[in-house]
Amino acid sequence: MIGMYSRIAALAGLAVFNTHAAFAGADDYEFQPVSAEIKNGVGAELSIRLVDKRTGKTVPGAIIFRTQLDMSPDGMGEMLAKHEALPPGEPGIYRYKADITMAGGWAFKLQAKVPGEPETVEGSVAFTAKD
Ligand SMILES: [Cu+2]
Repeated sequence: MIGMYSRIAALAGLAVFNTHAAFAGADDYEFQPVSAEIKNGVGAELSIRLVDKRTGKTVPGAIIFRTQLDMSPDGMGEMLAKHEALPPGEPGIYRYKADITMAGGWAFKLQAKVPGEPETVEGSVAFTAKD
């Protein structure tokens, strides 16, 4: 029975997704970590990939205009890390340098303007800082 219910739920989810796919929107985009593991320390580099979920392709040219790096994944949302953008690397990859002060889970939250997308795209990318 559980199997059947989850299958129904999956189908319902699919139907919602298909309806949505007819209209482009901010949900069509996702920010992902290039590597989820970062260095615990000053000048740690983190790279984020912006993906168009409809095509699976990376999206270059986004303007990331608001960012916050905090430890909300470890229940320390008020613990912030200083960071700054680095020059872009490959198209669709956005790089930052951060001063990480504690090992553990960090979330890089951002808002971006994506070419051809009127809605603001928001993302939260999880990283784990290791010594
Ligand atoms: Cu912390």
